[in-house]
Amino acid sequence: QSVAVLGAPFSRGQKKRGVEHGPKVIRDAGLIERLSSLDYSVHDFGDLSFHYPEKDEPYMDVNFPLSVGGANKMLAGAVSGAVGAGHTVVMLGGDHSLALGSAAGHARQCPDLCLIWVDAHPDLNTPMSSPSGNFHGQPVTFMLKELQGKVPEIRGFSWVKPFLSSRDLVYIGLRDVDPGEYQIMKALGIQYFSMRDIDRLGIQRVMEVTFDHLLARKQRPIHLSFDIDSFDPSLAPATGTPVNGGLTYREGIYITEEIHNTGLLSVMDLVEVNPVLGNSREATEATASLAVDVIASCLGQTREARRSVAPYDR
Ligand code: DIR
Ligand code: MN
Ligand code: MN
Ligand code: MN
Repeated sequence: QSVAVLGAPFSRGQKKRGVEHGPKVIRDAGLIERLSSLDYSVHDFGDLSFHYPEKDEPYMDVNFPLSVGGANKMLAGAVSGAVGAGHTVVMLGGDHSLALGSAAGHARQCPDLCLIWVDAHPDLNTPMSSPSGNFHGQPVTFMLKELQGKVPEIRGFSWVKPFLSSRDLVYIGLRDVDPGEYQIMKALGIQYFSMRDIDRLGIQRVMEVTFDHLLARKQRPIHLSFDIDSFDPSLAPATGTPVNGGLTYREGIYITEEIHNTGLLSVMDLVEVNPVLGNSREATEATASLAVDVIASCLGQTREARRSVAPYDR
């Protein structure tokens, strides 16, 4: 069992500086040691180094189109290579625009993947509907086959080919959905669980229906894209767009435990940890430490018992 850790220090998918330091603070919170203690051979691929064009004017509601397109292209190649080499991949962002490259690279190796998107936001705006011009609110739009032809061609994005059907996507944790996003969710019949749905059904039922929806017909690789802002801001304050009323610690960890238990997790993204936005060092460290808990839980850390390296046979 081998895990590849890949840092993507990128922040041009939104306007707040600092999220590019996400990979460093998540590593500093002890990620590699925790994964090693779970008995994986951990391959830390370090951080990608992105280069930016001098001039990168907005295109419609997409800021920094060449930077975003180029960084995601590079990330797609790295993720594809790591999956092809047999690793389970942990991608550390960076902002959520990076999910486009991560999932696209994953799909090159695993064309039948399904996508679980844990987030306060569906990140399903188009370059026409975006209220902010931030690409981190748009990556899912560029993945969906059903939206091919509905998104304009953008400089820097010629490498992007939609690879996902809307029935192969489930959202969990939504509570801040823009009108254009909601219109697409409804038009395509995307399966989603808002925080209200979690209140009504409970997280156990939500995960049951999620796996029924994605895995009942056949077992397939899972791509998990986990935005730390899915958690309540009291738990994850150091993030760019916090929204009240988010996941509890126990709901978040139940989601990741259940995903681990499928045995199908192939690539995960952990994004939007921004150490500059914590109001104190403690707030930042708590957010980074939560990110480590989420990743470790996805990879088999349980609340039932800690694993020991060689139980009883010493
Ligand atoms: C908003 C915020 N829907 C936008 N999106 C965020 O800018 O499109 N996604 N924060 O994580
Ligand atoms: Mn997001
Ligand atoms: Mn979000
Ligand atoms: Mn296991």
